[in-house]
Amino acid sequence: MRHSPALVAAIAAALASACHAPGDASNVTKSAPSAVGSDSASVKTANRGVQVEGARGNSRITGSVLFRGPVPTFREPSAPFPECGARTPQDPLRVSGDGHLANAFVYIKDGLPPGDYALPTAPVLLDQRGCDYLPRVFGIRAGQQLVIKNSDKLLHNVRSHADGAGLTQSANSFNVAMPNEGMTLTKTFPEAQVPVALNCDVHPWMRAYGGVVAHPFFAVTGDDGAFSLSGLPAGTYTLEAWHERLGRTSMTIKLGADESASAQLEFKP
Ligand SMILES: [Cu+2]
Repeated sequence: MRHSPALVAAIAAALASACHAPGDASNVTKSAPSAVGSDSASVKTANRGVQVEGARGNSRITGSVLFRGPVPTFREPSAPFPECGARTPQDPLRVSGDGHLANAFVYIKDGLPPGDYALPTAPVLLDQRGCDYLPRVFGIRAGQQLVIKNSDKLLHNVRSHADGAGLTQSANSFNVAMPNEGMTLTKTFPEAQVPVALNCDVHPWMRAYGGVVAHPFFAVTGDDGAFSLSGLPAGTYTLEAWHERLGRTSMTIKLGADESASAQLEFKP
């Protein structure tokens, strides 16, 4: 028996409708990945705002910085300034009899996993006294406050630049006049940079150097050339020493967990 054209049309319509149902379902299925996609996007957005805490551990690097060789002649770039009193030119290359180097900035240059370390609340202090910067070399965290004081009864200006890091201008650059005794100025260096140099244009010998780093693993050597970096996680690190007259020297150190390693960083003449 033949179906009437009307019945065929009705069956065709019913089939078409039945076929649409899976079609709708597949649209829903298709929309599901796009919904997951937006969730992923929002997770990514959230992650961008989350700070990952910097890694710490119980490992340590102790050691010393050495310079063995003839000490190059030092000539301070100075003219007599009576207002500065009877100051003695200081050679920034201070080496003990057995080769230990003072005022070297030692830090972990590379090898730490990405992460943010909380900033110290206390500022670093830099004094201008007797027409010299005290201290001449210091370490500071990127973003940490630097309080610069003028303890002299005369004008100094503080110019910050990055000549020693191969740059003259950076986000860390500034130039401020400090005309009065006792006045202070608070600055931050937003970018990690070793070193940021500071100088006074009035008194051409006045120089200071800040090692600006993004983590707490740094030190400045004293007269014994010694340094100690503690609280490190296990890892393989590039340890660098920088000195204003000698440049840079570095080495690689592999540190296990809860391990103490010793290191000697040596500048060649
Ligand atoms: Cu000055």
